[in-house]
Amino acid sequence: MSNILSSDLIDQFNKDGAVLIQGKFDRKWIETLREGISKDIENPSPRFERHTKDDDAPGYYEDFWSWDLYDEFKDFLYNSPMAQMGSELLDANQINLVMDNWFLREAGSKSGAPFHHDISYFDFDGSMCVLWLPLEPVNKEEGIAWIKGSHLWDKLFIRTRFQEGHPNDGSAGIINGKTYDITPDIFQNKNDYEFLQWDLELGDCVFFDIRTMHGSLSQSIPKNDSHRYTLRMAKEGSKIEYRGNWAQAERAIFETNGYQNGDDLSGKMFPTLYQRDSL
Ligand SMILES: O=C(O)CCC(=O)C(=O)O
Ligand SMILES: [Fe+2]
Repeated sequence: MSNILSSDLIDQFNKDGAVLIQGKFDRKWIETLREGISKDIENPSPRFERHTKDDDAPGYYEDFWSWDLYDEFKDFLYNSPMAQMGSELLDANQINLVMDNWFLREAGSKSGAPFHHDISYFDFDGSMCVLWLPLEPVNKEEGIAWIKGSHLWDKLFIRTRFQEGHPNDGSAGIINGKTYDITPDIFQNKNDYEFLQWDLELGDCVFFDIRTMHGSLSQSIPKNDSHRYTLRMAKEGSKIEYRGNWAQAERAIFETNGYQNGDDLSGKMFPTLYQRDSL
């Protein structure tokens, strides 16, 4: 099968930790995902959350691990170009699902994503990347900002919750031999970082390394509802590796599904989405 991505884009992903990829998802995929999300909102998984405290205010919502609830999500996972793009970026022979989710930031919502890297949220270790695909055009101000090169900091931060106020989960320290730090205050020190931010048209996406720091940088309030479908995927060799107690809720979900520490990210919860031709 021929490649989707140029070697320049792959180099940029490796160097910067996040890359804008334009025009690879046609209208059909955008509509399929919108349909999946509207079904999920009507009938969400038990993991659905509203991150905005005031019940009357426009909200910031998410659901995750809901890919097997709706055919639209399954169709996207197995039949869109997403997994092949992940395999080209990670130079992977095989791509497995790590976690799907979607976010909805309603027009007027004052809440958004804290600065974080996705690696902290899971008991997983390996080479992984994230797809961020907005389902409406979104400008720099209302989207997400990535800190250039932060995937190479060689740091692990304790996780920050998405609930308004963005509390930390746990405190800094050494856990299972790894050092966890509190996320630095990015807002107070904006000048110390170089941010990657893009205006995205329909069909554009951002792929980023699971270690890259990102969040809502601008305080600007969105004028329109903004849905984004996001998906984490892993290269072969990725494993379950227990982290701090903050990941317990997610751990309980995969333990219920028969997984334990050290297992490969494969099988029922982490299906194979793509295999590279051996020739
Ligand atoms: O789109 C958002 O609001 C949050 C995105 C995010 O943190 C992610 O996709 O990992
Ligand atoms: Fe994230």
